Amino acid sequence: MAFPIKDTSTIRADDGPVTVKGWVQDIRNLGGISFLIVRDRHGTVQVTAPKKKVDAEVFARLASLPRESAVSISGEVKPSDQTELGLELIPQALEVLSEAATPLPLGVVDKVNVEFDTRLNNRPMDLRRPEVRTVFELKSLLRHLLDEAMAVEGFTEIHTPKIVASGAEGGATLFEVGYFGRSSYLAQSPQLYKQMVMSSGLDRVYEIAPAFRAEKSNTVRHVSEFLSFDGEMAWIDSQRDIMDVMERVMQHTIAGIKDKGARQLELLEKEVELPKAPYPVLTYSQCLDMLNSEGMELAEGEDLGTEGERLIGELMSDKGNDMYWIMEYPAEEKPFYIMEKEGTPYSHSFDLDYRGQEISSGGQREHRYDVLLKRMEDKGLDPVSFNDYLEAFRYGMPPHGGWGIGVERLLVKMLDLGNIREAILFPRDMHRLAP
Ligand code: AMO
Repeated sequence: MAFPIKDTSTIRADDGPVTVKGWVQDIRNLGGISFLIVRDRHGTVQVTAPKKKVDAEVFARLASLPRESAVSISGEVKPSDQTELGLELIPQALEVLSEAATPLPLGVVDKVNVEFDTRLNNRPMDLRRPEVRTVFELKSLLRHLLDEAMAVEGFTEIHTPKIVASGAEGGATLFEVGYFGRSSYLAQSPQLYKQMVMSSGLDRVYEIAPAFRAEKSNTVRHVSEFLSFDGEMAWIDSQRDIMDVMERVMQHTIAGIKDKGARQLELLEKEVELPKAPYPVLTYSQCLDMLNSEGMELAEGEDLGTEGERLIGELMSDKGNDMYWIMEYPAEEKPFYIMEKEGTPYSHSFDLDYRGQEISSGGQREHRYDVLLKRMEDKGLDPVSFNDYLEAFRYGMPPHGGWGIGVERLLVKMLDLGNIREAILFPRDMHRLAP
């Protein structure tokens, strides 16, 4: 019988021979007896090899194994009051599945502080550490919870092209790629496509897919490739309709992480709080006043900035609000597809902030063809290069709006990870293209 180590609690000492497959995390040779700690994705088990009781060849091989070798060990389970599991394995047979080279590029259990770059350079070994790897189990759970929540809201999952002819989020962050002698770009977001679909009758759609940004900023929250969770819905009365859906989706997801991710959260020693709902709403102008009364000197129309966002986060947390909206940013700051708030310099936009950081932006879109064309021109864009997009607005485009959520930013805030790269298996940024 082979058992994953997580199931050791169900193994009794009289269960007969068992097989454990895993990595040799540690070996202690005390002459007459050797102790091995074998680890799989679930945990560790102690293999106790008394020289007198174990086959000589098996003993010699066990005692000389390099750490992190992949092995399969069969033997008898015995009760033990010396081990955490209350049992140990007395080996009878050993198969070395893959011997580890020495020295290891990175210690797996050593408590030595290693530079993050060294960890990323040796990512597969880095991921052998349970606390590093577990984040990705939670990311996978998060992904499923989003699907679940979107199904309840009646959304259809779509897949839009990632090789595109024009950018939607400004020229500065476009990655150009050759395309059969023409130039094309990696999609910065599914923005233009999810909007085009709004003219089709698929009136509630979402996509969870990579988005690419040639971000020249080297920060803990920017990467060149991230997972974007986008939603778009039609026939809305205002952006409030979108925000209501988002709130329910966020609450479902965070509650699900707390509940279904309890084992992983315990391993990470993290507690996730369910944000207080409904999320409070601040306007951009209110934020400006709040920040300026805290000693910042922001002019009307100016971006709140990382520091401003952080400070608002602190002020909101003091009132017990982890998640909150910031609405009505200046229209000038927002992309061409966002609807202006008529007669004001503001827009029908929102950001969703989570403890001092923007995790999402969105808003109501400009669905009126002529107004959209004018907004594009005002922003110095050439409508000709958006021809296919604009066509979808000419034959009856319903009022619509949506959002884009950075999945890793959401996870980083939920788990308080400190760097977005902790939530990406193989991160891409200005300086990193490998592994
Ligand atoms: P925006 O450009 O604000 O909006 O992006 C939406 C969300 O995506 C995440 N994000 C990033 N995460 C990591 N690294 C990056 N370089 C990065 N850039 C963005 C953030 C951000 O809030 N089309 C609109 C959304 C919409 O209106 O529907 C858009 O892309 O969490």
